[in-house]
Amino acid sequence: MPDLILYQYPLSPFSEKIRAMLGYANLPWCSVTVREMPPRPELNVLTGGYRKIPVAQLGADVFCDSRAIAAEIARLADKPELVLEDQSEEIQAFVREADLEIFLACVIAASDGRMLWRLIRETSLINTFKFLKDRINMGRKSRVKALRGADAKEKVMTHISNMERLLGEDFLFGPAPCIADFSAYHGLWFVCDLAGKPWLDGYPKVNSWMSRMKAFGHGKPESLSASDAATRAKNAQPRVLPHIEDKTQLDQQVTTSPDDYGRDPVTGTLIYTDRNETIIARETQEVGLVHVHFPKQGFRVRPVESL
Ligand SMILES: N[C@@H](CCC(=O)N[C@@H](CS)C(=O)NCC(=O)O)C(=O)O
Repeated sequence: MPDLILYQYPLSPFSEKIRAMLGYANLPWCSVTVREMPPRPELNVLTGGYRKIPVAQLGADVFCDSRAIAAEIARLADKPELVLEDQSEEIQAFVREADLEIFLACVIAASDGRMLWRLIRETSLINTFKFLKDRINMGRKSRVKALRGADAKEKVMTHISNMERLLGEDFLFGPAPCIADFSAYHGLWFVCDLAGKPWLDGYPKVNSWMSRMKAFGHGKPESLSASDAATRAKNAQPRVLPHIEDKTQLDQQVTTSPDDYGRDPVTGTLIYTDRNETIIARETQEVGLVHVHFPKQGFRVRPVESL
């Protein structure tokens, strides 16, 4: 079975971002399907409480946030165009907006009764109630100000028309895809595929681009149980850390959390930090020692002592 494990659920746009990247990179992967909302104890033993999806695992190394997962896919498949921090400032700014403000606008503008029915059909009525309660709570604790329905739709439509202008070639920033294409794709996948909105009508270039993105497929997924995935972590050693000159910050207890929404903190020992990445070590009986990787962008790291 493949080494790369993705914790994901079918209706999750950020999971779709990574599934599409895995298709583009033509990588085999194992899928652990998780619930649409916490509690997710099978994942918490690995991450220490990071609440967002997707998460990836390679042996005893765990990757939180689609940016850290994309960097891993880039490494495994030799696709440097998927490493956010190595792209131009223009591409990085595009990704930042697409993954946060545009994504939230897509979800707010396109969620309607039809989406709820879909959730009820695919899960259950009680699950749908719990889901709504969870997302309302998450919204209350968020640091990002959410737009209201009409403003959110206007933001999405402006974004689509900007993309139409940007698409001089097959992909947003040239003849081949880069991380920006995947960030722009998952929000529109939610709007068009999940919510069935006809909002790309009249935008032929975005329509054809969307078809090209979907044509990447999802790579080669095989299903894996959460307990088998935990056993893999337990039987593995985290990989060797990159060399670091300045070790002054290391070996202290820190917490890290996203700086936007879903800000549940993860606590552990800081064992690596550079311009792009933070790695925290955690040890539990269930999975042994794991190294949890977070991107620098979009996260705060604080010493436990300062809290
Ligand atoms: N910055 C994160 C965003 C991930 C995100 O917002 N994922 C959504 C699902 S698409 C989520 O976790 N929602 C709450 C949940 O599923 O519990 C990333 O790039 O991975």
